Parts: sequence; C-alpha cells; structure tokens
Amino acid sequence: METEHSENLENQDEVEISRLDQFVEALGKSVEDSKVAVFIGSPDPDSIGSGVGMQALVRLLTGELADLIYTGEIDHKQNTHALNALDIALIPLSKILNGGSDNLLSKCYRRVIFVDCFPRDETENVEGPIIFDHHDHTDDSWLYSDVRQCGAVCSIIWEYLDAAGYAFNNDQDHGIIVATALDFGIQNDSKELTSEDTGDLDIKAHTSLLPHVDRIKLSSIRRYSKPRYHIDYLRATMEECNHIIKGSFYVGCAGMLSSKQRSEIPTLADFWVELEGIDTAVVFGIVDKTKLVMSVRSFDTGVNADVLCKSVFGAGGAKKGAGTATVDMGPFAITTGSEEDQKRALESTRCLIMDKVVKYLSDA
Ligand SMILES: [Mn+2]
Repeated sequence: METEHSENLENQDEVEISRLDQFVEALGKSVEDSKVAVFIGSPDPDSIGSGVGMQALVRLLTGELADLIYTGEIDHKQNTHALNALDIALIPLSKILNGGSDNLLSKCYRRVIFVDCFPRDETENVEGPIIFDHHDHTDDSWLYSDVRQCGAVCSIIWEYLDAAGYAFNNDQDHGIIVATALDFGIQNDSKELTSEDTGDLDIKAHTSLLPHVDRIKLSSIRRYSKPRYHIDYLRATMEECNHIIKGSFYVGCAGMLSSKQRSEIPTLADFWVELEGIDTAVVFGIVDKTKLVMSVRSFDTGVNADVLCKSVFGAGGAKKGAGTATVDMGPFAITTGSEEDQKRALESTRCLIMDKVVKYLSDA
C-alpha cells in the first residue's frame, strides 16, 4: 500500500513538472529587443493577480520583464484601489494597437500569454498564443494551454511558480506583492473558497500563500467604498418595468451605463442572486450606447451559464455559475436620434432581451 501511495505522489510531481517544462518550451528563450506580453483581458482581482503572478514567473524563467496589458476600462473602484495599493502598472491594449488594424500585438511581442481570458476581437489573430484559464472553452490552436475548472486562475499560476521554486518573500523580486495579488484573486474569485468551483488546488494555493500575504495591504483593498451611482443602478433594477421575477429567476435591466460604470452589471447580478428565493440572476445593460453587456449568476445546477450567454447573446464565456457576454450593437447602437428616440430604442432592446432570457430560462 505504502509503495503504491508514494508512487502516486511521484507521478503527481511528474505531472506538475512536465506542465512547467512544456510551458518553458512554449515560452522560448529571451531575445534581445523583444518582449513577452501578458494579456489579462478586462481587469478583475483574478486577472490582475494572474497577470502579476505570470509576470513573476516569466521573470524567474527568462529574466525578462513582461508587459501587463488589459482591455476595456479599469471600471471597478476596488480594482483601481488594488492596482494602487500593490503598485501594479498596466498598459491599455489601445495604446499598443494605436488605431492600427494589423495584429500589432504579435508584431510588438515575441509571445503573448493570455491569463483568465482568451483571444477574441482585437486579439484574435495573435500568433501562437499561450493561455491559462478556467472558463469553459476549447481550441487546439494554442501553442500551450492550461485550462482547468477551478476557483481562480491565480491558483493555476501559483502551481507553476511553486513548481519553479519561486520564493514568496522579499528574497525574490516583489515576492510579497505577488503573494498578496495572487491570494486576493483566489479569495475574490472563489468567494473566500466557498464557491462551487473551488477545488483542492485553490485551497492548496491559498494555504501556501497566506503566510506571505501583506495583510495590511489586503485589508485596505477589501475595504474599498462603493461609488454613489451604485444606488441609482440598484434602484433602476428594482423598478417594475426593468425587471421580471419568474419562479427563482430574476432578469433585470440596468439601462444605459458609461464604460466606467460597466462593472455595475456584474455587481448587480451578484446582489440579486443572493436575494431569498432567487437562484439565477441575469442583469444586462447598454454600455456607451454601443454595446450590450450581460452578466449571469446562478446557484441552480440546472442552469448552464455558458450556454445561457451563447443562446441569448450568441457570445460570451462562463465558468460554473458565473458568466458574462458583450455584444457590439453595430448599426443598432443607440447613438443617434432625439432623446425620445433613444428612450424608445432602449425600451425595445430591453423588451427583446428580457423576452429572450425569460424564454430561455423557462425552457431550461
Ligand atoms: Mn477568473
């Protein structure tokens, strides 16, 4: 029995080492005048932590300082606060693309690593992408990929750092900051390790990181204050015309938001799904008058958030119980016409989406 057990342990180590080896091979050696990019998609605690962790891993493996690139707005006050407190510098994708239509990311960087997101829209044509994610999607065109179901991508990145012998203390460049950013991501994405998709890996990573975390910084990040407009949007989703409760489903429209306020949509979905009697909350809104954005939160095991996003919006991605979809409204953008016309356009969009979601949920 004992021999069998230790053999199993050995095998487990081999799997981890071979993953790191495969990644090292895909990453390649450092080349003069050429950099590595770590793309985090739209910033949230897990993607920021994963980005910082990946930057530390690339530094450890090749000596290079990778650029951290994001897209969209850093809209959530807590994220801005985390970036300041941990002194993390992010570069907006728009600054690199600079209006160019070519795939400038591949031209500017020898490797692009996607963490907590995957190539789409302006990053779709990146050559030989490397990807670390926990959202459901499959594609065999990655140069290297590690997509697993777990609470946070930060936990996956921790596993590589651990296997590579990274010291999460100040002996290593920014070791404490890296530990704090990773642990914040794990705690946030796994709802303090209680979410359904939390696995052994998240618990292992969190337990190992905890002694190295800067608790003063972490508690200051968690104590952020919500913006005042949060109340306005919350009130909007309470208005009778803006929501439907059917059985245990809540579907609500937040109305028009600016891109800076975009994170109100997932924040509201988080709020509504926690209400007594509600198992699934879908909140959507129109961002910058040009994009439809929808967030799904569900505790109902019969609701597949990924399928819901794709069925209603024909787009988006989700991990267990949490999904988001963004659709460009193209010619249907509400940017022209009088105020009255715009109001009517919003109303018809709201009805259309509400009907679609309710129909989907009723059939599910
Ligand atoms: Mn995540």
